[in-house]
Amino acid sequence: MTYTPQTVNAPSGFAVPEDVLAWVAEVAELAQPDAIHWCDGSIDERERLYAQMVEAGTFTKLNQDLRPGSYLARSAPSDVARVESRTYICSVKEEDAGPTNNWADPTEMRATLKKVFAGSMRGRTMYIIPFSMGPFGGNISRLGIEISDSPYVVVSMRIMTRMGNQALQAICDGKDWVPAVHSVGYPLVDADGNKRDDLVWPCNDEKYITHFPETREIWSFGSGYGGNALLGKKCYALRIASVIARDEGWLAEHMLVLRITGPDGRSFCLTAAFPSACGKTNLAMLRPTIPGWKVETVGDDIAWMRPGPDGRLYAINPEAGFFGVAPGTSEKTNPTCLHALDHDTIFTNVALTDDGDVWWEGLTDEPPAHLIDWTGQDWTPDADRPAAHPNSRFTVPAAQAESIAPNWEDPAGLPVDVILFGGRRATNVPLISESYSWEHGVFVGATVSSEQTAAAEGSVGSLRRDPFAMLPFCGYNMADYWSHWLEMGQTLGDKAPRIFQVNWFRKDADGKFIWPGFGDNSRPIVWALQRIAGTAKAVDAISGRIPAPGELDVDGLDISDEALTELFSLPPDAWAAEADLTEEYFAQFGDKTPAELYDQLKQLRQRIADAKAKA
Ligand code: OXD
Ligand code: MN
Repeated sequence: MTYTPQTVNAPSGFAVPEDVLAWVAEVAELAQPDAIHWCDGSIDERERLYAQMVEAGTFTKLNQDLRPGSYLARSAPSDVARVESRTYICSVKEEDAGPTNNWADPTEMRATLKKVFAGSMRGRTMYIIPFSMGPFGGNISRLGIEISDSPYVVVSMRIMTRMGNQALQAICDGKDWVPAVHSVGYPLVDADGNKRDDLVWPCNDEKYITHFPETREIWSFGSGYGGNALLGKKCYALRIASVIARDEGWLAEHMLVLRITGPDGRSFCLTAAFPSACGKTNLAMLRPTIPGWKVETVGDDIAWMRPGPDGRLYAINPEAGFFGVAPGTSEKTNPTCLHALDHDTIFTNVALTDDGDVWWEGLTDEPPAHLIDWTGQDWTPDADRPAAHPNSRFTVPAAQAESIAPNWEDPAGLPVDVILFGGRRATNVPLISESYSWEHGVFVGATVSSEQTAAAEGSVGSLRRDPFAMLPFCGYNMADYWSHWLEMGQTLGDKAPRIFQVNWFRKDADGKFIWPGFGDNSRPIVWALQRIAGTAKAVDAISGRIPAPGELDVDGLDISDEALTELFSLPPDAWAAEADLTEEYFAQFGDKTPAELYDQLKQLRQRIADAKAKA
């Protein structure tokens, strides 16, 4: 098949710009699809694709009385998570990717991509998916077009972004857009015209998730799953957007956004960075246990933040849906989220019950007596494997959460009062600690570490540095990113949000969590807000300012004084050991590590020495 800008089936009624048509034609010429479909984002289109995927066996329609509008997909067992080892930043200079990213030479990677994409869509439809990251209007949201050969990607992008005609119209009106090309890499016809049957979850063992920061392009091959394939999310909204944000003076962050209102009616906007699968969705939908406080959700994963006309930092959620980890979501841990999943949800890799509903570990105390597990096999509670994959997911429109903030789609965003950095740490890091300054906050963000989770491949439980929770998501040199944060502090001056570090995951000597978490996480957060309001006291400590005795509201909480002390214990020797590791860590970045961070390290060592002297 030969494709030209005139034969790419562009929709009538749109003056599609020449550069868009030329790009679509070029990708079609390369990938050789049988047909091209421009997605309009309509319900009709969605229903057609759902029916087509049910017919193909990719989707199982769930019991429509129990889960109306909802479907289950099972991926290939080799395609269940983001593949960081196959994720590349293809900047012209290697040092611009930095030591924490996989770098590939852009010319070489283009040659590789040309090879793997050649004919990769034979026998398939190529979907053109125009989308907006963020609500239409304002100066924070941005546009993109994903080309994909996966109908699963189309229907997921319809939930996760504002997808379809309105985005295409904005592109026709001349707004900037980011090109993103995706193929599952399983053509149905080979170069000689031989056909093969499709798979329920087509993918390829060879995977490339590639980003070209200078030309702001994304090319992804071989996976149909999550952040590898829904290119608006990690690839655009974090890796490419972090580069755009550096160049334009704003921030693209792996942060939830929420609004929290106290009994006196004063509202605060909070953003929070946590490594993947550390409970961001739970925090975004928190039900505070302190009476009179209310949380409203703006976003659960990504924040784009830009200084507004008044000099404050304004945040939007660039996404329109939640792609959350299902296991562990329950009536106890996150009832708001669970209720959002009552209808119109795509589940991937969870278990199927005998009555056509879904189940995952943690949903109920007792598992059902029989299930079909995420691999499609019979499962009973005595099986020695989980029924749902640990990284199984739900894809659900954000508006379905009853906690959604009424102004969550305000394109101007919400002015941010407080930024939290969190990790999953069994030791050392206290429940909450306030940074001494913006620079100290950047140091805290830069040195955050966490025990590894299942959201990416790798060994679960080992400790890894995850600066700003951006380790796998920063599209440029991490040390340059720290410099950018320091510069943002200069720009924002005294209008900058205050920065706190939190750790819900501290364990006692028996390995049990000390802090109850969930709704009670509102307690340290309320202390932070009271610090901002000037009504709570703190004492200086090694990690930062921690609540003065009696200042953390633990009313009604069954927690002993010893446990509380343990939550804030900061053993100087352990902190000294961490400081040494931090120095080694910074050394990896050579002279790119900003001097301000070495200065913060010096101040930390001084505080450790003072604490030792006092002891
Ligand atoms: C996610 C992740 O899917 O961080 O949000 O891995
Ligand atoms: Mn995430």
